[in-house]
Amino acid sequence: MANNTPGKEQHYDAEQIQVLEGREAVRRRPGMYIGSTDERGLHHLVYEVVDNSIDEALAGYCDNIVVEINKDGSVTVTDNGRGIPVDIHPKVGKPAVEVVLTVLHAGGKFNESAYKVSGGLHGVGVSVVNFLSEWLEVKVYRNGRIYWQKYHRGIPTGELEVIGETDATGTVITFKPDGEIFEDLEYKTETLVYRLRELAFLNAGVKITLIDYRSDVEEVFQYDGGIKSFVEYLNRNKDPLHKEIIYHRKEGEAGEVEFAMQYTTGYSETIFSYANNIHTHEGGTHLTGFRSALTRSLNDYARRYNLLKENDPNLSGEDVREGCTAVLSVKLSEPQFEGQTKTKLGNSEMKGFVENIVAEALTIFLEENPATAKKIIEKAVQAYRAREAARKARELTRRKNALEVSALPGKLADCTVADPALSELYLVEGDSAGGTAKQARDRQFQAIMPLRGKILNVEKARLDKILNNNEIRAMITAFGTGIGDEFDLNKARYHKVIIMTDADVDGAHIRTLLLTFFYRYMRPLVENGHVYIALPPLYQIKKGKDRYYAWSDRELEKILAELGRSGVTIQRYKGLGEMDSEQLWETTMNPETRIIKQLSLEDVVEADEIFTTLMGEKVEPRREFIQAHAKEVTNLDV
Ligand code: 0RA
Repeated sequence: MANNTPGKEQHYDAEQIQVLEGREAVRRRPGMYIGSTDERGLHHLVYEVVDNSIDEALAGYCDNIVVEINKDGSVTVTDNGRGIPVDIHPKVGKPAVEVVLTVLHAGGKFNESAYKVSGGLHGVGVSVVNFLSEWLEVKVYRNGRIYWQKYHRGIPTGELEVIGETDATGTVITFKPDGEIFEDLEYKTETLVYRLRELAFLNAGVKITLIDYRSDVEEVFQYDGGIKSFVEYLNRNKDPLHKEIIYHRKEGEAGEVEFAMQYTTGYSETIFSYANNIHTHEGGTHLTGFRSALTRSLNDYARRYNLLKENDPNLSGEDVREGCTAVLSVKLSEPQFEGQTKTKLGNSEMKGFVENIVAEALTIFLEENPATAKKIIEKAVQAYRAREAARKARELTRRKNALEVSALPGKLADCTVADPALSELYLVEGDSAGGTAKQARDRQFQAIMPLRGKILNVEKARLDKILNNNEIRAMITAFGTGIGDEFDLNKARYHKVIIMTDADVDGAHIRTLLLTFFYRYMRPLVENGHVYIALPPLYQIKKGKDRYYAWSDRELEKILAELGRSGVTIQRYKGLGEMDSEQLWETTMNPETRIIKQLSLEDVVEADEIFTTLMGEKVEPRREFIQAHAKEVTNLDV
């Protein structure tokens, strides 16, 4: 720190100010840097560090990453990359590693990896993780030495030290998220498993290990097949229409494109798109290019080999995507992320770039695999015919509705106010709870619709069959919005749709089915925040005439501690059916006292992903999953 030249000192001060400003800015408005300070933001800290290790892997220097969740709630990320540089930064007079960890966006200045992520939430720099951690420790293995430094809320507690010698290279970062910043400090194994597995698929060969010392769970993810293995994984519970997975990778001026796809005999479309390892939930230019290529090359092939009759119209995009499972991954140097959740790729050059590469590769594949090509085209033609039939059926029901004045379903107990902005619709699991809810509600603004039996699994059914399902038809009519291309939010009869199910596996299943339906056929309803989940309490605590409710085990403990244990009875609610109408009103329906959770598009995407994992054609894996998670319904929770 000794610094005698005045000029240098000035510079040092300027840098020092920059450090402080970065730290203060991040701590004052963490959401700007990591999206939020809830569970999602908390997990983002891990992703940010791992992204840096993945960058080392992409640059060809790292093939092993270990993520450990420690018992004290801290997380350790270890990689065998080059190690963060430790040489003294000439301007700042400090080791580069300290600059990387204390100056906002400094990482990029040292590390010129081609496809670093800019914009979006990832790629903000490890300094952000440091600023938002109660403490952080870094160990660098480099130049034959082991270097060590520790920070407290982003401020070094001392200088970088040499603590040993080594032949290895790499970086070890351990951080403890700051309780002053984050609402919830508990890492969810499942969430990390999901993301780390995804990263392993997207970066072929890289070995990623997750060790959770809280439960002694260890999982290793390594896929030499990369996104080809990803498609295999996504289709593992489905019936493939053809054996081989179509795969192609190409680099060009705009970056790098890689895709893998395989059709199944099912009806849903599962296309995951990524830009620089970020899941582009909202799609974007790369996905548009991919879709155009698919439609164009399949139609060209079908025409060339007379698989479509002369008078048949072209196959539509929807037709050629039915049953298609695909992963599209692009890497580019300056990605632009747009959209509500910053997960839509905006770079205009990517559309044509991806379209040309994919169309060329698909055309070659179809020419070289005529038997598979025929199966794929035949499936798309069938999809086209089914859609035509569905359209005709829909026109019929529309005409019928126009004639009948009150087309509202009989099972709907509607509310009396006419203003949709004031109206709520409760979708309730089962007739019995539905009955209680009807008694409990404020009929002025609360409408109730009980859902009986199983809701159709929309993953497995075509639109025409979906429209024949009574529960779904009743729901669509009650909403008033229509579905799919004809969905019109302006016609919504309620601005709040509240899903109320039991807090058990069946309830979670029904909820997942509903959310998947909304995601696929009524997405604007979700995007605009009209979908909610009612959270009934888990416990009722009685002492004398007083009743208390607890929504978690922690809350239960708190109440018990306050009341003392004597004369107290605890009831654990297993289902909505155990509440009478007064209790249901008080805990779950009265806007003054209830807890409802507004769902974002991301929540529903998660449900859809769980759905893809769970509800395939084959029953066995789903049963295993549900059994494995029966005790912690939170994993199915959205
Ligand atoms: C700056 C420059 C270089 C590597 C890194 C940072 C780096 C950061 C992290 C964070 C976790 N693991 C990491 N590994 C590397 C380039 C190093 C060089 O040029 O030798």
